[in-house]
Amino acid sequence: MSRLVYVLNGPNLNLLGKRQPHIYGHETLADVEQDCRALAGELGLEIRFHQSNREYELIDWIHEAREAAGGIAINPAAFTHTSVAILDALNAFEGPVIEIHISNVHKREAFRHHSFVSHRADGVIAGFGTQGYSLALRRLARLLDDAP
Ligand code: CA2
Repeated sequence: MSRLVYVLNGPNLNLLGKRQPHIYGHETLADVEQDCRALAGELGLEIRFHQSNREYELIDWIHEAREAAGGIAINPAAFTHTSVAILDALNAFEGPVIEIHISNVHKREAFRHHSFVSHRADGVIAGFGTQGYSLALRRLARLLDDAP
């Protein structure tokens, strides 16, 4: 199984660390990417780290991952709650998928309680702040280690 992992980030996550730190913390997405790259090195993973505000770009990266990657960690952001298209793309991916939310979506508005992506995700991390990305990579590394 490939040890390449796609780390995908949905709309507005480019603003991480720049607005609403009481909800999303002070780390920027560049900080998160740096942390992911450092940890990936320790875990023997290669990562492709992307963010987009456009649904189709996330879908195209999921399709790309089908060809090359062993796993996907995805924070679909608001598309979590709206996108059957992202769910369909993930359903066409064979490896493990971990869904990440920086905030605890279940403590927030009711519309954030439902996730289309959770219908496919092998694990969901919510409310651990940006540390959730490291937890997702550790879980993917374990699942890829154990894969036949
Ligand atoms: O908690 C999460 O990670 C979310 O996926 C973040 C999404 C939200 O729609 C989900 O319900 C939960 C929002 C991402 C927007 O990120 C921002 C970061 C800083 C400032 C403004 C937006």
